Amino acid sequence: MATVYEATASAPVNIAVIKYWGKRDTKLILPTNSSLSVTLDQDHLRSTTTSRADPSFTEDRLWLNGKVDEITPGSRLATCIAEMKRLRKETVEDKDPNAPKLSTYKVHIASYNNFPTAAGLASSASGFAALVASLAQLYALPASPSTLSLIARQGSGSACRSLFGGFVAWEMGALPSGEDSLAVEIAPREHWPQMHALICVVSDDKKGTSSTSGMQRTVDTSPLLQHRIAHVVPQRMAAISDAIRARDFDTFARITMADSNQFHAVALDTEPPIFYMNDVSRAIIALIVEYNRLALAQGKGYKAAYTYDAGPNAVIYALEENIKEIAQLVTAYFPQRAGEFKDVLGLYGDAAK
Ligand code: 2P0
Repeated sequence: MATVYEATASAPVNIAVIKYWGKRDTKLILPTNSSLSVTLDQDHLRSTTTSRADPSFTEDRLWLNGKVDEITPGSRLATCIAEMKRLRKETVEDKDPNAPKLSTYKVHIASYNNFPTAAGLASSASGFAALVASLAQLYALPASPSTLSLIARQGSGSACRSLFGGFVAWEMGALPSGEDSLAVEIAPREHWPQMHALICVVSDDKKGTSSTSGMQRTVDTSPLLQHRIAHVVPQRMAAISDAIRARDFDTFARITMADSNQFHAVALDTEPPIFYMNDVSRAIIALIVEYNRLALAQGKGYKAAYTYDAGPNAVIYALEENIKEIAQLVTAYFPQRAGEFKDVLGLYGDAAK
């Protein structure tokens, strides 16, 4: 019987605390600034991908949640598959003449997200990370997660950070080739298990401006982005990395909220302006600011940190001891959405209970 070449791997969603917004190279997906995220390393928020290589296959094919997804020549998907085949050839087949020539076989890939799109979470990060992880396993590549992140990055920028759990930086790099634009682990999840994340689904409408086109418009038109790139992000990357290593929630929260604010400020500074937050998003900010103000007045330091991506949904980072109180508070003010506030770094489910 012929050998079956098949592998399955999964990758989680991540939420940035220092935001990636802007590319200096749109083809290689090289960013204008470094970024840092927390991986929501939970069974409930993952993409799982199975890939199979077979000499009888006549073309590379992909199924997304059971539906055929075209692999357009020259697309990001085609690039990732081609790069993985190249890595197989160079690191395995060229070194071992007995290794099966899997890089010459076509692949069939099936990918599933176990979270609904309505959760308001981008699936491109976990999706491309799982694709790359699955092909790496199929091809038995001797590659580190950082090396694989170079390829996931070319699928979707934020995907490179989903190859690690815990606290992850995407270093922007300096080389035009992109060889040094990769993800590195700042600390594993176990370093700070008290860190939780509460997702507040404010709206499950599809966003008006895609990240890819929105960030390019910002690069082309926003003077504030230039200030952010040169004078803000480098300092914040260093300071928040130190805060994570020291488990200093107060500093972590301060920087996380400031960076979310500045990301939305550069969106507003874009021509024409981009609005991702809505009235409910802003009301949640006001609630968290007031909650923190009371905590600070009692000498306790910050207890919660909001962050918003390219949409209206809030993610609130908080330590485990405060997460229930925060979930109850948000639920009390926004009862119509109560079922959709999930503690996604702790127990997935109704966090207010
Ligand atoms: C981030 N976002 O750091 C930022 C914050 C959205 C706001 O990464 O064009 O979908 O595929 O590289 O990765 C969204 O950008 O864009 C994003 P592409 P991507 O998580």
